[in-house]
Amino acid sequence: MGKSGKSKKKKLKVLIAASECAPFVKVGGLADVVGSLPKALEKINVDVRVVIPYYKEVQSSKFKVQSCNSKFKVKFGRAEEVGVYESRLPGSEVPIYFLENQKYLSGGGVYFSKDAFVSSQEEIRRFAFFSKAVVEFIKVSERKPDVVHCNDWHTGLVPGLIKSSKLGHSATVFTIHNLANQGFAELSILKNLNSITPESELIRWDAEDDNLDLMLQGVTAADVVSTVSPSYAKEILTPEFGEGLHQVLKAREARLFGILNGIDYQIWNPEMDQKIEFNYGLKEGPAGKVGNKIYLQKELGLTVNPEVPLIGVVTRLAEQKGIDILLEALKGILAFGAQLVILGVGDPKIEKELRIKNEELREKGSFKAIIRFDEELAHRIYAASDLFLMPSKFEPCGLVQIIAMRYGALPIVRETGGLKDTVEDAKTGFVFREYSAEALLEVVERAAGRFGVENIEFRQMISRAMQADFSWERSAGEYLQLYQRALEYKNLQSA
Ligand code: NHF
Repeated sequence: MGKSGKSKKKKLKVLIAASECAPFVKVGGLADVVGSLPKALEKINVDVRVVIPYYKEVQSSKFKVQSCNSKFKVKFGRAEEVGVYESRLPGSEVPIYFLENQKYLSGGGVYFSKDAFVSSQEEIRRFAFFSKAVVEFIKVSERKPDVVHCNDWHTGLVPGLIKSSKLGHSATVFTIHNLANQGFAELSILKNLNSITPESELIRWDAEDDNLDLMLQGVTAADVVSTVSPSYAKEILTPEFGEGLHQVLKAREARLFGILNGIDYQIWNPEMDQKIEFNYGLKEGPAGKVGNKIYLQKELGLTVNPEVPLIGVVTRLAEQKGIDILLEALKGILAFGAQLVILGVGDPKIEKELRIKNEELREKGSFKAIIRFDEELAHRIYAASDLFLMPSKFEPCGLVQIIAMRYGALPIVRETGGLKDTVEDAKTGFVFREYSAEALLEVVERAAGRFGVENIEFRQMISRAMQADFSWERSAGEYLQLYQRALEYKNLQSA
């Protein structure tokens, strides 16, 4: 880490390690969190920095990424050289470091696996290497973080590696963004980690079933563990949501916390958003959205009619997101006279089914699936939609329902995880409980029945949703407390 200001002595020094960070590289919601939480922490006087791999995808010139003229070695089987690059999170002074190594970090895409929940060994090697590189990076840095904040299985080895190295200085926090993807490494990886030492009892224990679960490593080795909503923090203690780790998590319950994600209201602001056709705010309410709706209906070849409810879906196409019940309910939803737009990429099976639906329903002018990653179109969908559907089977936090609220598109969500913690039924959106196409149809019927730009109740709901505060400022203070807790626990242990 480079030298920084003079009067920063008392600031808590935090290093956030993750696999993604928006806007440099984004695959999912994790990138949004890692790209925006540090900015809110900076505002409350935390000296925070971020470290991610230097993927080929990072647009170096756009983001003015510069070499730090610093290199170090990582022993991963053979010794590998890692280069350090640096930029700032846009709109802030937060430094972000990129670790470069052609063999493990900087070739190919971000993730290698098609299935979002099963990672290939190549991908696992990449992030095991990254985890080691993060620890070596700290060792060679002048500035030692008080707290290292790790995120998901990609950085799951960091807490254990910190403990077994001489880095007694740093406490560790491990945040679970999605327990469904744990990163199971073949045991052959151990020879690259050089970590089977008396200190790594946890590794021996985990390896007994012939693999190393990198999520489990993070959960067990970190000083404190968190996840991205209070409800999900409770749910993962049960067999239904615990993905095989509920007992381990239960054992760590006293150190497990749920902190709700926020969104960056500088980016997600319909009054200023350059990516939408017609800007609007609370004052205009639903009337301000009509122009955007007509624009999107034309753009996507839907029947142009502001009088019908337009339902948006912006999602990763994965089983978790409830696409199966959505497809089952699709004809019924359209039969209510609604229009439905889905934007997303993911599971090739779901992509294929959506393409078939596009063909089948082409004539109707009420359905369109757009199968690609398109951030700009996503903004236009939030601005145009009256309702926003998120029927997830489980949802650690979910960000799009929060964005939808800000854009006055009332979310229709299942009562689970962060969806339950952010949407209030009949106040800021519509909530349903049972995971079934029938229950989904029922709630969509209820929501579509309320729709009407002139409908006073609908307008009130939109006004409440647009004013709901899920800013990072709210949650950053809780993270600061979490970091302080991690330090206390660490000091207790080393006392
Ligand atoms: O919001 C960022 C995101 C969550 O629910 C989301 C998920 C992945 O599944 O924390 O991570």
